[in-house]
Amino acid sequence: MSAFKVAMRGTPLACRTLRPATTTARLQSIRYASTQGGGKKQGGGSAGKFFGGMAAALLGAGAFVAFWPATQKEVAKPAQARIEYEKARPHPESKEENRDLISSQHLQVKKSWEDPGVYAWGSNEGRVAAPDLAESSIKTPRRIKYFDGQLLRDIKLDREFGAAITEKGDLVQWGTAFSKEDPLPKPTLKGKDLAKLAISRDRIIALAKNGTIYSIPVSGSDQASSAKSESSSWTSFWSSPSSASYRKIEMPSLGWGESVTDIASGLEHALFLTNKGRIFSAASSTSDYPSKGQLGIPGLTWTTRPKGPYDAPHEISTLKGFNITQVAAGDYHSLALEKAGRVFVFGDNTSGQLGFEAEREIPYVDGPIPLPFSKLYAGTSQVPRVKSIAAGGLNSFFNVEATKVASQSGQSDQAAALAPARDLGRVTADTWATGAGIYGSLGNGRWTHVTLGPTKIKSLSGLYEWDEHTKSIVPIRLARMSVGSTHAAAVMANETSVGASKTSSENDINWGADVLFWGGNEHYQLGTGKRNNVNTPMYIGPLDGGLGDELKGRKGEEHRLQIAPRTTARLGPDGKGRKVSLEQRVECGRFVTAVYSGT
Ligand SMILES: *[C@@H]1O[C@H](CO)[C@@H](O)[C@H](O)[C@H]1NC(C)=O
Ligand SMILES: *[C@@H]1O[C@H](CO)[C@@H](O)[C@H](O)[C@H]1NC(C)=O
Ligand SMILES: *[C@@H]1O[C@H](CO)[C@@H](O)[C@H](O)[C@H]1NC(C)=O
Ligand SMILES: CC(=O)N[C@H]1CO[C@H](CO)[C@@H](O)[C@@H]1O
Repeated sequence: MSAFKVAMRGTPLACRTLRPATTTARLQSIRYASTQGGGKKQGGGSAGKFFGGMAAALLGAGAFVAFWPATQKEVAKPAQARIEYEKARPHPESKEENRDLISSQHLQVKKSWEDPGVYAWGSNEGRVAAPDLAESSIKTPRRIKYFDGQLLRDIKLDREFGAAITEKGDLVQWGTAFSKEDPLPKPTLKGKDLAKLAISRDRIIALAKNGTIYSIPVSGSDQASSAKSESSSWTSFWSSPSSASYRKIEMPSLGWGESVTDIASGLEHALFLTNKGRIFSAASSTSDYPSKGQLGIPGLTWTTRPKGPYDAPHEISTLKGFNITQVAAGDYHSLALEKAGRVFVFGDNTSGQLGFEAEREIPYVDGPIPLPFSKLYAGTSQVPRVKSIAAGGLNSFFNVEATKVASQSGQSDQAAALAPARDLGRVTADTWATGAGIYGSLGNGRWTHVTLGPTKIKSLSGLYEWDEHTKSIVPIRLARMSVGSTHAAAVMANETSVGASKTSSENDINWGADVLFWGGNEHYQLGTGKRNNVNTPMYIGPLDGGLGDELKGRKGEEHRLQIAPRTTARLGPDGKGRKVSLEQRVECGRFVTAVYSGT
C-alpha cells in the first residue's frame, strides 16, 4: 500500500500529511480536512472561509490522513495528521504564478484547457499509441500530434487500430490494421454526426446522434473493395479519396420515438440499448459469429440465424419489460444493468467473468440471468444497488451503493468487517470485480486465473470525504471506469475545483479528479513507465511528465495524474481562444491507453 504522500494545497509552503504510524493495511480511509498546520498565510476572506478552502484543497488533493483498524467499532475519529514543512519556494510574481508554483494539479487543469489533445501510451506494435514512431511500445503518456488542439466525442483503441470521432462528428482512423502502408490518422466517414464508438475485432460500430448505427471495416482496403463488390448492401461515400464505405445496421421494430442511445462491443458481438430500456444484440465481426452465449438469445447460432444480414440486431426478448439503463461488453460476455439496480449477465464464463459464486462450472450462459448482489451484503444491514457496470477483456466491474437500512446490534465481527464504515453514513459506495485476475485486472491485490464470485476492490470501496457544502461526510463514488483487455482505470467522483480566477485568492487553485490504474502492463499500458503488472489501483504521473519548468521548485515531490473535470473554458494560451464545454476522459483499450479532451 502506498503512503498517499500528498502535497497539501492552499499554502505556498508545501506541507506533507503523513500517515500516522499506527495505521493498518486496511484501506478504509477517510479524507478529512485538517485545520491543523494550515494557517500559514491567509489568502483572503474570513478565517472560516480560509479554513473551508483549506479543507477543500486537502480533500481534492486526496490526502488520506486517517486510517483505523477494520474491527474498530465506535465512530472512527480521524487520527491527527503530522505535518512536515518544506523549504520556502521562490517568491511568485503573480497570483497565477503562485498557483502554478504551489500546485501540480492546478497546472494540469490549466494545460488541459490551453492545449487540448490526445495523450496515448502502451503497445505501439500497430502504430496506435504513436502513429509516427516505430517503437514497439510507448512507456509514458505522449501526444498524438494529429489531434493537437482537437476535442473529440469518443475514442476507441485496439492494439492494431484506433478510431476517434472529431468534435464535428466525423470518423478518424489509424493504425496498421487500417493501413500498413500509411498508419497515420485520417478522416474516413464524414458528415454523419457520429457520437459514440464501439470496436469489434475487425469492425467499428458507430452510433450517430440521431440513432443511426453504422458498421465500418477497420481495414482501409476492405473499405475500398467492399464498396465496389457489395454495392447493394454497401454505400460508399466518395467525397474524398480516403473516405470509407460503410453499412447501416437496421434496427428491427423500434417503437415510436424510440432510438438507440448506447452501444457496446466485444470481439465478436455488439449490444444496442434504446431510450425505452430495450436491449438488442448482433454479430459485430466478419471473422467469427458469436458462439459463447454473448448474444443473450438461446439457440441463435450461425446455422440457425434468420435470413437477412448476418449482423442484423435481435431483441433480447427475455429482458423485455425490464428497464435496461446500461450495457457493457467484455471480449465474449455481456452485462445489462436495470434501472432498479439489478444486473443481468450472459456469455462466456470461463474465467468467472459472469460473477456467479462457485456452484458447478458452467463455461457459458446463453440467456440473461440476474446476478444476486444481496448475498454479498448478507448480514450487513445494507441493501445493495448496482449503479453502474463496466466490462472489458475477461473482466466485469460493478459499482454498488449499499444503503444502510437499520442498525443491528449483535453483529458478528465478520459482518462488521464487511461494513466497517457503517457509522459514517447511510450510503457506502463499493466497487466489485470478477473474472480473470492473472494480470492483476481484478485490482483486489491478488493474481488468480478464475474468480468464484465478485471480489471487492478495497481501495475503491468504502471511501468517504468531507463535503464542505453539506457539512457532512459523503461516500466517494467512481465517476467513470474504463476497462481494456487486461487493464483498467477508475476516475474518482467528487470534489474537483475549477473556480480559480483573477479575482480569487492566490491560494485558490484548480484541481481535477484522481484516476487510478491497475492490471496488465506487458505493453506499458498502465503508464507507470515500468512493465510490471499491478494488482491494486495506483496513481501514475502527470501527462506532461516533468510539467516543464514551472515546478522546478517542487522536485522530489510526488505528482500524480489528475484529469480535468467538465467545465466551460476558453481554449488556447492565456485563455484567449474559443469558449467550449470540455472534460478529460480516460480510455483503456486493448493494450493501449489514452487520455483525451472530450466534448
Ligand atoms: C440520421 O441522419 C442521417 C444522415 O446523417 C440520415 O441519413 C438518417 O436518415 C437519419 N436518421 C434518422 C432516424 O433521423
Ligand atoms: C425507463 O427509464 C427511463 C429513464 O428513467 C424512462 O424514461 C422510461 O420511461 C422507462 N421505461 C419504462 C418502460 O419503464
Ligand atoms: C461461472 O464460472 C465460475 C468459475 O468457474 C463457476 O464457479 C460458476 O459456477 C460459473 N457460473 C455459471 C452461472 O456458470
Ligand atoms: C463536495 C462535493 O462536491 N460533493 C459531491 C460529491 O458527489 C455527490 C454525488 O456525486 C454530490 O451530491 C456531492 O455534492
